[in-house]
Amino acid sequence: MAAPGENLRINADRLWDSLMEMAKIGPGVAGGNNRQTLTDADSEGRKLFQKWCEEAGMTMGVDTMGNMFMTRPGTDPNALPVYMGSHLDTQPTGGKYDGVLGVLGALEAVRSMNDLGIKTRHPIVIANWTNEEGTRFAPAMLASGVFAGVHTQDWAYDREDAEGKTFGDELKRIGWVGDEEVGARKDKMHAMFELHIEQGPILEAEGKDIGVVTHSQGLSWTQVTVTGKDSHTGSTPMPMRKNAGLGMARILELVDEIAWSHKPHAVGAAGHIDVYPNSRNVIPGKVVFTVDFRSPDLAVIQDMEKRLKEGAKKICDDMGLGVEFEKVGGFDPVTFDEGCVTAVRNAAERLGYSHRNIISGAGHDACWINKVAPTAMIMCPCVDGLSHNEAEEITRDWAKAGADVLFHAVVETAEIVE
Ligand code: HGY
Ligand code: MN
Ligand code: MN
Repeated sequence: MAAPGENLRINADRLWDSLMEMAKIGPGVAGGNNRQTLTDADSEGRKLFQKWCEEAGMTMGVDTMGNMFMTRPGTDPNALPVYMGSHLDTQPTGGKYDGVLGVLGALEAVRSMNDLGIKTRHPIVIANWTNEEGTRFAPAMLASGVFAGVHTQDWAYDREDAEGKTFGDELKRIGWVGDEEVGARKDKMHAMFELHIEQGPILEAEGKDIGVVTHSQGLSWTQVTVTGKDSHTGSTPMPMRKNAGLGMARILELVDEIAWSHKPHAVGAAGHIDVYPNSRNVIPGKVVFTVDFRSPDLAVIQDMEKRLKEGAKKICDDMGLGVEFEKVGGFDPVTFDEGCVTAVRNAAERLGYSHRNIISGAGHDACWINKVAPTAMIMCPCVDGLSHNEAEEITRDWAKAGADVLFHAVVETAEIVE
């Protein structure tokens, strides 16, 4: 298929300005962002994105999970659209680029198509997937998961945040329940490409501009509840204590040991921990925490889950503590579409960007969309591989390289019409 000339590039300054403008919405406390899903800040960011897309001549569709779809018409209305997309929601101490680069990089690709008068046979659609982060409402990639048929909408609507608010109520409250049935589009997608920062150290360390993402590692989230007995930290003799906090500490040591036992690729930790009653002079009677295991190998993930349960049960039995497990998220390792991956690699080659194949360490909406449409990802480096931290940083050149490759891969796949 005809590809854009290697001299056709996006407008890097315009992309950077849009990234900085979006970063003003839901600011963090240390230069990053706290634009969590279904908050007023999320809604404000959505409206700004909608405004920019409509200024670029696109029309908006929204589904019942709040997923936004901005369409640029193709010359053949019967041709299935080529999608680009990622997410605008952030972690509570998130960076300015995680997810946002993929959404605004897609907008920049469309703006550049407009500037260059490029017509494509297939329509182009930019998606903003609701609640990719899964930090306020678990699991991660919730709305793309419902779209792909992995979760039901009812189950998703009932997910609760730490204050007991439900996803469904909050989506209604911010006014972003769309009229499209979620997933109605899933059998009518020609392809999807997601641009994302690497969120790891490999590309920067190797001096590569572009990661050609061939696979994504799989993920497992197990929520563990350890129960002991609240009692006075001063007057309760040590032998009488039922210390749920100590039980958790020993289980977290076990999590670390299990991950290291599958080095170099497996990882494990707990990022979410709730201690009850969380009072300075009360021995914790209950602790609830989520163990996040990941690996490119499904058998390794299954082994880690099994050893967690067996080991945590033994720790708690020995300490006279109760323990319960609930699987609250997960997906198997992903192999992206060969054809789309090749389009990404060819685009990087054509544009003269250094590149290497890479396995995504983080989960992305593309991991679910890959179940229903040919999908691939493009990665750019980030400084020190740091992400999910307000200090997350990229260079303008890295943003430009990623958006250039996205622009070329999408225009080629959508077939330029002379
Ligand atoms: O958890 C993840 O990998 C993604 O950042 N939601
Ligand atoms: Mn992300
Ligand atoms: Mn993230």
